[in-house]
Amino acid sequence: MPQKPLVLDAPVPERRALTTEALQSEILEKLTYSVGKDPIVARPHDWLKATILTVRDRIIDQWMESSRETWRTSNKRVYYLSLEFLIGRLMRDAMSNIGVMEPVRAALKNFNVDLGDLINLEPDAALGNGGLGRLAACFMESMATVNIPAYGYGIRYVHGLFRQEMSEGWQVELPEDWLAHGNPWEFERRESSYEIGFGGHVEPVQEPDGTTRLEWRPAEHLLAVAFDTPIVGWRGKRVNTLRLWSAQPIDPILLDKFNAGDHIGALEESSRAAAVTRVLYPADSTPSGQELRLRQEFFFSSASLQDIVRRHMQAYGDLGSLSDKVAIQLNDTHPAISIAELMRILIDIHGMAWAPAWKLTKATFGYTNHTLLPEALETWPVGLLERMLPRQMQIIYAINAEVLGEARKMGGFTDSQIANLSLIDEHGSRRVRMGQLAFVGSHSINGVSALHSELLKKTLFSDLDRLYPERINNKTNGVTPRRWLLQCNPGLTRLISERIGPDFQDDFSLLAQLDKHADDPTFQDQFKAVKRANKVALAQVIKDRLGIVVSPDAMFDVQVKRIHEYKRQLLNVIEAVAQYSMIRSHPEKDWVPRVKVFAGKAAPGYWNAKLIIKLINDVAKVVNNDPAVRGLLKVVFLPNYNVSLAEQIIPAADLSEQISTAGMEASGTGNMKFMANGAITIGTLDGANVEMLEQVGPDNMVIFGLTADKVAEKRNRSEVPRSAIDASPALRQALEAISSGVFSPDDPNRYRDLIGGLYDHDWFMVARDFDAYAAAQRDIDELWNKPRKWYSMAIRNTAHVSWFSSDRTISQYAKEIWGVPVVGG
Ligand code: 26W
Repeated sequence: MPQKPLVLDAPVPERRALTTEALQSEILEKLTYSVGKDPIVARPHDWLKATILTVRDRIIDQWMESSRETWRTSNKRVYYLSLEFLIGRLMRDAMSNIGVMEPVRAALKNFNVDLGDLINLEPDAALGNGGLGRLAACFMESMATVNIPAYGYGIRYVHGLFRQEMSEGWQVELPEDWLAHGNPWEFERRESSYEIGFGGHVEPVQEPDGTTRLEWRPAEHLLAVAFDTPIVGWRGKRVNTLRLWSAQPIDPILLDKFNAGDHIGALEESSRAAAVTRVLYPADSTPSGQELRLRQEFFFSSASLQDIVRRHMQAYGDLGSLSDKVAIQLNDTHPAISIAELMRILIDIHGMAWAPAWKLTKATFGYTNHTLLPEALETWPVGLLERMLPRQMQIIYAINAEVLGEARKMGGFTDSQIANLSLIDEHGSRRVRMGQLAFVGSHSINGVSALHSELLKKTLFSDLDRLYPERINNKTNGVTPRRWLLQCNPGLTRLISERIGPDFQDDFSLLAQLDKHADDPTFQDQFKAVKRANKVALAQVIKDRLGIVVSPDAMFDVQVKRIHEYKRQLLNVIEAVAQYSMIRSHPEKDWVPRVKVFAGKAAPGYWNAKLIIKLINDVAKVVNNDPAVRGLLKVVFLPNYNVSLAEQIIPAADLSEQISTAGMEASGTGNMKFMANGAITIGTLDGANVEMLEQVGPDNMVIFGLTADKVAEKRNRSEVPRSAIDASPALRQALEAISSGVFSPDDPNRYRDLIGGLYDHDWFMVARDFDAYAAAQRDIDELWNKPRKWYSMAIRNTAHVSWFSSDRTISQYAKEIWGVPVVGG
């Protein structure tokens, strides 16, 4: 029986109107009564807050409606657990999705306030590192759009990903402060607070019926307080909740200390508690292995599970139906400790037996893997887990015993294969492997592109795949076409609407109709004009931020993403150096003018990545200032890449660089955003590039380089890169120039080791893919010289992007993993 009867027909306030007049008077009212400012003295931030509050009210109307509908229908709910949500700005997204952009613009204009200025004032919520975090944000918007009752659960970091500044071409990290002006989108829910334990011991407790139950007695407790942000889907049909947890000390403990006169101790306690959610770990590969990180993971996992179980009990009064009504998706292994925590809740708190609890757990969880990089796979020292989470560690041992027992029963596993299956890594000091835990505790394990999912089966999880066949499946990533086309590229949206009608905004498969206009010169000219306008805008950004003047008539060749050796920004910049020397030595030739745009952050402790940023800036300084280049090549590094900057860069790109070492980029999602905005991709057969090639066809994409199989082969044979370098004079010259200090006269040895690595092992195949890459770039030049061809290709990229909508991805998760219905599905 439900604990509390729910009154589902209680009255609701009248819905807020969407007209300019209504919006105008309400913005004024919010400014006056919620912000407390007279319009004659109001500052831009005050107007921003008043506008957000006004827009938010319209979303709340639908929020209430959506949540009542879920209670009424008792449909299955989806919970997306992610340590990262890279949301970016919300105001334009929200206004656009509920269709009030123009009336709000008009309303503000009457106060002499420019909506565009306010949009740019909103802080960019960077609660994520890169692809995985941005995917979670796209998924939230798509789940609302396809009408799935879903909750995102994460951490309300006080400081998101660091702000990147440049100091003489080096990356400098500064703290990010997105909450400095408050956050008008969120609602603090003090009533939804949970105690989170750490440390202590496990005690057997005698039940009245004579049985023994184990009880965890933590040594320390924190409070997890919920902050809710409404996430509105397209056309405002559904609004879901993003619930982010904030850590606080538990009041009674503090009070005791305070009353005992230990004021300093109380304050220390308070800031120690809050430390758990103070900052996002700024690494997108190497796990830090720090205790605080594990505390973050358990903190948000435990809070989320307690919340899920409480809501389920409130609705159904019994946990036996949990997996019928709840689907929990683990975004990578960061929340994998949830599996042990749910088992603890079911068994120790709700008295369930092991077998049904384990069955229920597996039926409830799904796990998405986002990387094969060995250094990115999370493991935790057994000793640390035993100390911090003693009961969960016992459960992990018991799960492991069960799994190893099943493997022995099935038979045919060698000792080393058994060691591979085990949740405990016994090589060296013993560690718990979170990937194995997430796998065995889930009924579905998915990769994020077809190639990546195949590689999961063949490599990382080959033995688990044999023990538990059919669990691994593929869900190729997608991106929300609202943010990444409609909102960031209004010019293109208008043009497409004029050509094929506006219905594509509700059904992106209609974009395919553009295919038949791809060769129409008039349409091509219009497409080109839109692109050019976007390039003019980006050129202005480049001028404002860097003082570098670039021509909007040059090809904008763009690589923006986290800086990592496997993503091969180094390959790109070495090719730029080679091209630079060609331009100098053959001034008579008809070179295609290019602007090479780079942006991206390096993990603070990742030396080579930081050095690559410095190299790009060193090369830029030389190339951009060499009169012999006559402006034919410009190199630009835009600092502080984030969602908002991406929204400005991507619509202005002609060429999209997706050049990772094959087999290493799980999917990539930037590739899809560029495709939507009519850029042509130069790329390797890696991640989702493989499927882009299928969708758009080989005539509309430029593929080069070693395949994943070939990369593996070369690595297995420990083949040396020497011959590739010897065979390529262009490469050799470029490498010699860089390593001898041509671009770093102040420190000629700066790049010696970086380049030395290419001669030595070339793990990322930079040297061995160089010639193929350079040749592909010359093919690109030729295409650029045939504008009719170029724009027909560009248009076809936009035409065939619909499969990469995250609506498609989410619909597949819903049908094939979660078992929930979707709109239009
Ligand atoms: C702290 C350790 C850590 C943190 C984050 C290890 C690994 C990660 C992520 C898995 C890194 C990440 O963002 N992966 C990216 O996920 C995207 C969404 O699926 C893919 O498109 C990218 O290819 C993948 O690199």
